[in-house]
Amino acid sequence: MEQAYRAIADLIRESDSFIVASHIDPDGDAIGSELAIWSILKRLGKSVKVVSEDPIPDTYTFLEGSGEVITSLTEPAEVAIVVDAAALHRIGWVSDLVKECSRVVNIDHHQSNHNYGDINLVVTTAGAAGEIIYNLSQEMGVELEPNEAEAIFVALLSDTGCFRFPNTTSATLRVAAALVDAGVSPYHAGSEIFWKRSESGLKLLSSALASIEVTNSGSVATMDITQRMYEETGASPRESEGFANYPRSIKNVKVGVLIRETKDGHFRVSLRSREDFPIADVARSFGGGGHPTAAGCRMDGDLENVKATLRERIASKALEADSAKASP
Ligand SMILES: [Mn+2]
Repeated sequence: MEQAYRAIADLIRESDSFIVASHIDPDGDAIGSELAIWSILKRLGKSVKVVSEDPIPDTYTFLEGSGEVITSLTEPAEVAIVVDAAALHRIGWVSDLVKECSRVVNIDHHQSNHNYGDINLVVTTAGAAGEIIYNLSQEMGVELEPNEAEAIFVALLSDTGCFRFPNTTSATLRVAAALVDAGVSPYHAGSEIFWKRSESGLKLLSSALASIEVTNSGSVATMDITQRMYEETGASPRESEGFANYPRSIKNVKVGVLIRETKDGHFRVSLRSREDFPIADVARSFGGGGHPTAAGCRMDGDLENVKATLRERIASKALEADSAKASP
């Protein structure tokens, strides 16, 4: 691990041009990590571009550098730094560009990481990829600017559910404290993320909440967002960030499922579970991936079929878990 930190610091010192990328459907960890790296590299006089298949959700446009994120680019760089992505296909079309770069750096905290980089810094105990970026900045001897500290703080807030999820460690909280010392206002970051909802976004939430169905003897809750709901509320897909946590918040529900219909008729599925019911295998069985309690995949077909398939797969996973418990 120490070696990987040092190797990345050396590579950054020796190289001039970079692209920074993260997963599709970017969350606060993806965006915060990307923008922190972007700003640090820029300050070091490097040429750096953040490339993303999806644009930045409105929630995060307050972060410095969010306007620099581009959604198309043809020219590769010397070094690609990929953050918070367990596998290269998770970054969408940008993976083609990354493969053309001379060196690929993989910085992540997913257990399921495929080690696709020339240098792999995969720290599964980190609460967020942002936590690793902080440690890397320390290895590089870089003193963080307040905007960089804020980007990393947002990464931590996002992936730890405001320091409540099981991935929150004392190390995570120490990094958070250091970020506050570097100029972050938790109140400012928190209000930017949680108190800026649009009316249309809240109406979309209302429709989505109304769609919740609890099945599997009360252990699974699904929530859907259809294209029609976007049309009726005037909300955009980007405004549905965080909705996936609602179905799981129901008492006794072990797995919450959010199914979002895309423009081209596919479904993006987000799975959220409680600590005692790891869900990444279910996502993987549909070609997706993620963390034990937060994972995702894409599915096709008719919405009712997608839901039925998911419920069945979760039920058989539950059976497996029960029989594993029964036989030591
Ligand atoms: Mn993450």
